[in-house]
Amino acid sequence: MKRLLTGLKPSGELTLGSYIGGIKQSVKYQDSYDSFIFVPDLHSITVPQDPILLKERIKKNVALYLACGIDPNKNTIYLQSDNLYHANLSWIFECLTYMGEASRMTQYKDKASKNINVSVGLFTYPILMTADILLYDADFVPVGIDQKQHVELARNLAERFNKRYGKTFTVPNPLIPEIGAKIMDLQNPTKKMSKSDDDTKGTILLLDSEEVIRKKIMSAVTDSENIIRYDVINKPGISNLLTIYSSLKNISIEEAVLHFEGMNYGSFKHEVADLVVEILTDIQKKYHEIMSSNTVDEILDKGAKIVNNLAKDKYETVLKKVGLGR
Ligand code: ATP
Ligand code: LTN
Repeated sequence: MKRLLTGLKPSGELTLGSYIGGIKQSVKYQDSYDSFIFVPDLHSITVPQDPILLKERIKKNVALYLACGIDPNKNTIYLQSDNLYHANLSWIFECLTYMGEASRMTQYKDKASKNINVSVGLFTYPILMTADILLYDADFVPVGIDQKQHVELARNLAERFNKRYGKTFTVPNPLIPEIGAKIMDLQNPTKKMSKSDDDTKGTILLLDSEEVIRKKIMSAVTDSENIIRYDVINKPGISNLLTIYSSLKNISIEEAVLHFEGMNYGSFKHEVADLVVEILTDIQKKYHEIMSSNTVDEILDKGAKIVNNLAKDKYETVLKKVGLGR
């Protein structure tokens, strides 16, 4: 069975974008693949984090995975820092990565241009991501479009290692959703909906209340044409709402456009809000039940054992191939 692996950083509250671009795909494929989903906590400290909040978010992330439909019987669920091999393997890949290729990562360039004190970790984190993926020989990595370049780096490094030391790693493929690969900010629909934004007016958090969700969708930026059609360049706001609706309804954009034909923007937004509220209310109900039980700890304990065993074998193979150790 082919293996699928993904992770969502606990660096902020998960958003509707994280759900559509990341979690929803893993849920969709969990019956067809040997599925791994983890919390990449080491990735989140590439920018400063409040230690207390970070610990809370780690637990919240796992509870949200489950509440969104990740089945613990079909997935290996674990915390990155519970397995020391991720960081160890990352070092080996750092020594295989060229400065030029690491410098080409657009997400780094983007984030670095907006911050004054940029950590070396922010620069090297795609390499840690490579280790996360290759350590378990993942075949497929469900991600939003912003992460595609990082999965491509993982592909290149797997191929480079295999060429230099002999076949060792599976070369992974990104799995990008056909609809919803980049959910946009509701207030600025030419920019990605992001959980690390200070201003959350344009970001729907998975744990937002019904009232807040409705308010954010009803005040989403649109245009003055008052015709519901899909046109990302000229109508980014309406196109984004259509994308959200289609993805959550599991229908094509064309079907959504047909469904809303002739409707005014107010009624359209209202219907999109109803759907988002319906889905998120259900997720939130499950989330609160999970948070008030020991489920998260039990699942992470079980996951840690499984992945440490797998990673130990892989890492020892790598050491031998590279000529490290005694
Ligand atoms: P940030 O928004 O803080 O930059 P991130 O999106 O880079 O965070 P994660 O939350 O770890 O980080 O991303 C989890 C997954 O969700 C990734 O696969 C990412 O591509 C996807 N994702 C995040 N935001 C969106 C979005 N707005 N649209 C589609 N996919 C998204
Ligand atoms: N870098 C990703 C999160 C992430 C990830 C991974 C996703 C870390 N390791 C491995 C898929 C596979 C992000 O910033 N969203």
